Amino acid sequence: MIELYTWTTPNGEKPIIMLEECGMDYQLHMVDIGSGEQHADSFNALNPNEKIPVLVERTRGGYAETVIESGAIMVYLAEINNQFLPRTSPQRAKCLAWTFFQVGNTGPMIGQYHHFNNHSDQKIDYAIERYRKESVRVLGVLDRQLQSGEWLAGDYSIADMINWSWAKSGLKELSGHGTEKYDALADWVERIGRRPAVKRALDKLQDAKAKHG
Ligand SMILES: N[C@@H](CCC(=O)N[C@@H](CS)C(=O)NCC(=O)O)C(=O)O
Repeated sequence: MIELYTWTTPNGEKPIIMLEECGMDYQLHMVDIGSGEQHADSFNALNPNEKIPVLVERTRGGYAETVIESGAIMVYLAEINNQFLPRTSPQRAKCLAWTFFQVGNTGPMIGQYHHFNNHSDQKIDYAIERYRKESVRVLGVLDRQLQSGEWLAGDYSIADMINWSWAKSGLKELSGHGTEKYDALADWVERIGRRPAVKRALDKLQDAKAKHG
């Protein structure tokens, strides 16, 4: 049985989308990062980095495989299901490149922009400007990639799923800063948002959050 520790944030959405796309059974554990549940000892035992998401796969014999870092979780799920990640390169390398493009670029840049623009006690213009420019640039890279194909790396894959949540929130948050001309990216965000598995994933996450209290 798969257990997913997560919350309703862009990083938290990625693995539940993949679980739904693969049609897997899983149990959700909500970790309210707003109230600091990620710092509990029981969670630190799963992820010493104290961040969601975390995936645990328990076997009948009681053995548990714990996977931290959303990029690794997406690859793990793709490999156990043999879905959404090509088996051989160059297609596999291309899919992994756009998957880890998110881990190193889309997430950190938009995440830091959001932090400095909305949550920082001090308004630090340099930090806001740096992450704003970098976020707009990174979203532009995705837009250009999507101008030449329906998906980021060949067929619909973990590369699309992992970039989607960040691109969706980035387009919203950076609207008026140059992202409104990213038509290919906006179409792709909408196309993925219409997928039944994606809708199910987001609904289940919201329901679980409401029940978590
Ligand atoms: N590189 C990590 C980033 C995970 C991450 O930043 N998670 C955020 C939520 S979106 C978190 O748990 N934040 C809580 C904290 O920083 O205390 C991954 O991709 O899994």
